[in-house]
Amino acid sequence: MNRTQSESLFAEALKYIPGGVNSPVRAFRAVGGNPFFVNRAGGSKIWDVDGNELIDYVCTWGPAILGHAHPKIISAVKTAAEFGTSFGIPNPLEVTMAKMICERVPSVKKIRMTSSGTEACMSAIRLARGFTRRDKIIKFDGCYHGHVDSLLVRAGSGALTFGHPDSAGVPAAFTSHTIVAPYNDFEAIKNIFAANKNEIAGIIVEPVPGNAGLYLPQPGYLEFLSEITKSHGALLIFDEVMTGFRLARGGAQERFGITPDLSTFGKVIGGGLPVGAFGGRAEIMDYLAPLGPVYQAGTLSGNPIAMAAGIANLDELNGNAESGNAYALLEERGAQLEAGMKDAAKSAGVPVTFNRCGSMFCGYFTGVPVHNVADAMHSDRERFKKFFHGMLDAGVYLAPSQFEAGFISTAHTAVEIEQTVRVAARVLRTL
Ligand code: KE4
Repeated sequence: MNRTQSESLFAEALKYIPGGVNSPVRAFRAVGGNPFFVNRAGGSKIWDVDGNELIDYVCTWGPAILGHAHPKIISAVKTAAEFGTSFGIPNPLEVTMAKMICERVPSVKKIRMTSSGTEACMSAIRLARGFTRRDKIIKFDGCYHGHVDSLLVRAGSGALTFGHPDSAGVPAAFTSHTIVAPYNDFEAIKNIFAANKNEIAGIIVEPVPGNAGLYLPQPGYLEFLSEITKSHGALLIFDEVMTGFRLARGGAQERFGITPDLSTFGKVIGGGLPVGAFGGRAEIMDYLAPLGPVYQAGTLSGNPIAMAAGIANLDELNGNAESGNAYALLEERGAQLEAGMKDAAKSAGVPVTFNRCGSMFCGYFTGVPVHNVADAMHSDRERFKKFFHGMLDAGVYLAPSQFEAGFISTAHTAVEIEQTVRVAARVLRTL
């Protein structure tokens, strides 16, 4: 595949941008080779600057749930832009977005917008500490909640791939109140609460962890986390930046029937523009400035263009006569990909554990079940690298790391999924 334009752009980028990228996972360090550059996307496809067409299973890490450049989103952004790009003054679209989120997620009675998922998670932690007047937070190894200092501890996503889970530049004091537990482990959480009586402000968890690949909560685990936080006066924070409005219209909490105290969001609610949000019970949210003592702010929070894009995304996900039920379609396409990939791996005689929840998935190159990050680490990363590049050269773009989730959009057709599976079957036989 000709990538001469990408190569020269990357050489140029390296002169001005650390590692040539504005986010580490894009650097292909986990799979080798140099990243390609994209200047056009539409539906399930992306085109690199050399004109190569790829079926995209990253979907800009989740936001493009309707596919790229959806006409409803493009027109909403164009219309909003005509009236100005930012006001720094309340605008009507912020109220529309807030109402849409509260209507879709019953546990969220009030919501505050931010400009990234990191900001949303950082703010939710601060709020939980301010509300409970406690300092300690439990997170799970392999879960990633953005690059906020206190949570960059045994984090997932790029931090995991880079092999130094604790980031440089984070003083030990900043993580001394962060307790890391293994996901899906009941006893560990019980022991942590017993050893830290009345000191735990909350648990922050990706209800379906998607930053060490993808694995699912064991039956009853999320209910257990809800019960144990309640019984200890701590808060349960669902980080739904990735799962929100994707795993169901009301996110993972709707899919699994859990009511967290706080939730964080991002990605889908921005329709591809920079957005995050955190919300929950009104008595907790009202601790936020200007009402309460917990300070939180953002110049571009509730930006009108980002709101317009997110509102269009959420609105279209509501489905209509033309588009049908988006979630049923995402489920159908996800099941088709899962069945095809499992068959392809079996017929190639390559051990693959393929985990999926709705339209999020991960194929681990291991024969063992994967229920947490320790299991995920058994994956054969050399095999993954070869598979990744084999698929890329055949026109299919997967997440450039074994420790990332893949995403399907409503724009991915059954024919494209079938084509993907056929290519995978061929590449798997070369491993
Ligand atoms: P952002 O600050 O990147 O908008 O969101 C941070 C975040 C928080 N919580 C969860 C569950 C997330 O998945 C993320 C970000 N996801 C990664 C993908 N693994 C973003 C990709 C990147 O870092 O470039």
